[in-house]
Amino acid sequence: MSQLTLYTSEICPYAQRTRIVLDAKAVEHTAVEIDLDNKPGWFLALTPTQRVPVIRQDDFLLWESATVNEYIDASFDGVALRPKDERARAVMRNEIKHFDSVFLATLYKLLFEQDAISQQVLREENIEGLKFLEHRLGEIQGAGPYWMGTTMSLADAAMWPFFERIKAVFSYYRGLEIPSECKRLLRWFDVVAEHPSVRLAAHDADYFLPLYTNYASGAAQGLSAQTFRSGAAN
Ligand SMILES: N[C@@H](CCC(=O)N[C@@H](CS)C(=O)NCC(=O)O)C(=O)O
Repeated sequence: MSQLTLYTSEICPYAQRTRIVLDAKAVEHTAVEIDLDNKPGWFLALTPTQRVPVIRQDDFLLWESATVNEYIDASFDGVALRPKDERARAVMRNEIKHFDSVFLATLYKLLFEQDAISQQVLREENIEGLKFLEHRLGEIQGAGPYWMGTTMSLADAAMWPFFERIKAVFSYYRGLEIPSECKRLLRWFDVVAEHPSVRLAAHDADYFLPLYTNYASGAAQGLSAQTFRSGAAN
């Protein structure tokens, strides 16, 4: 089998999930950076979603970060990032599904919203969304500190990149902060931030802020921008 190729974009939190997983499992691969503002024709032909991340192994192509990461974890040696227990594994899948389809849709709607009163409504909805995640952590993680308990999992890799942006981008442009009462969430963010594979893929606010001006001003016109602006999940 030939080496895995990852089609990625440095700014993309979904591709960041896969970069974290590949590094955590020490999977040798080639990373190909895709310019999302000017996607090459050959990339558009690879995937019907026209989004990163995509992986290729010989003639096998796969997209959708949650599926890609499950495939990588199942197919490569190294640290296991899915719980062994089938029930816990199913719960982890649901956590990521809720995060992707409900939490992120509300989060990005706030970033695209230009009206101050609507922003306030969405900020409050997002605070409720964060409190719900805190509640889920209380149900699931036991003593933690990771989402699924004592060890890092695909749930941590899936969610942390977006919390990195809440801290850097959403707080700056939309005044969204993780409530201080969300103690599990705050501790989780700090612990996962120290994981070597997470650190390797992380960036600071100086990197993010200029790259998100188009989202915050509502000017961005890419596929993801159109999807998030409509209030849907990407
Ligand atoms: N559901 C997809 C979402 C991937 C996604 O939205 N990627 C964005 C970059 S962060 C993208 O490639 N967007 C293409 C565009 O905006 O034209 C996944 O989980 O992989």
